Amino acid sequence: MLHLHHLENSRSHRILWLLEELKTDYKLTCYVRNKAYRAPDSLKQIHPIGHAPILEVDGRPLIESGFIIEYLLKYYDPDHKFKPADDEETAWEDYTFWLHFAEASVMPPLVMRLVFTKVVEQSPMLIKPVSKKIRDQVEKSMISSSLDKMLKMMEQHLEDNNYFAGSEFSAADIQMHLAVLGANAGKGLDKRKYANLLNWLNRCEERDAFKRAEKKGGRLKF
Ligand SMILES: N[C@@H](CCC(=O)N[C@@H](CS)C(=O)NCC(=O)O)C(=O)O
Repeated sequence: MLHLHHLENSRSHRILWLLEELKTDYKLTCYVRNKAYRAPDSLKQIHPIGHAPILEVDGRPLIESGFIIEYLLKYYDPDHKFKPADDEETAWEDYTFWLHFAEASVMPPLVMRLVFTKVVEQSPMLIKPVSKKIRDQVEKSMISSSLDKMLKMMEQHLEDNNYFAGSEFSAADIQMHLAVLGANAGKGLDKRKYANLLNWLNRCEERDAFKRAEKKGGRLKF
């Protein structure tokens, strides 16, 4: 029995989306973020880390979106519809690389940007100009510079490939989606510079399983 603990507007949307792609039975419990935009304490009763996603498999709580994706594909995707087989070397390498790249390289600067946005929002009026200045410095020196290089690399990859693992949609696209959505938040990515990425984002969001996941788990925004 699969039981997904889903936090609104979070990485657990990836698992909800994959479960919908797999068309498998599962139970869903949705959680609302608290005022500080954190997960509610009730998630800690499922797993002490208290972060989403948590997928309970026969009562055993699994965490870490990349691991949960790999777990689900191992047991619920025998025909390799969402992950290239080990002998499809190039596609397998691309799949594995982008699956890790999303969480290990792209998400950290995006989370840093989100944290600084919240710090500015929550600063008392008097110190807002100071917190804005710090945010702008961090944005310039640590966030945009590294994100721009990564976005360029993604854009180039999608120039030659429809999806991150090659010609076919895979769970690497599910893992990358939130990262690209995050990079496209706010002012949005430059349409001329990042046409491939933005077209790919649309193709992902047009999938029936993506739409069903949003219907069940709430609209995803960064
Ligand atoms: N690397 C983990 C990150 C998990 C994570 O940080 N989840 C966020 C939601 S996107 C969370 O639960 N945050 C709640 C909190 O910090 O209170 C994964 O990919 O599953």
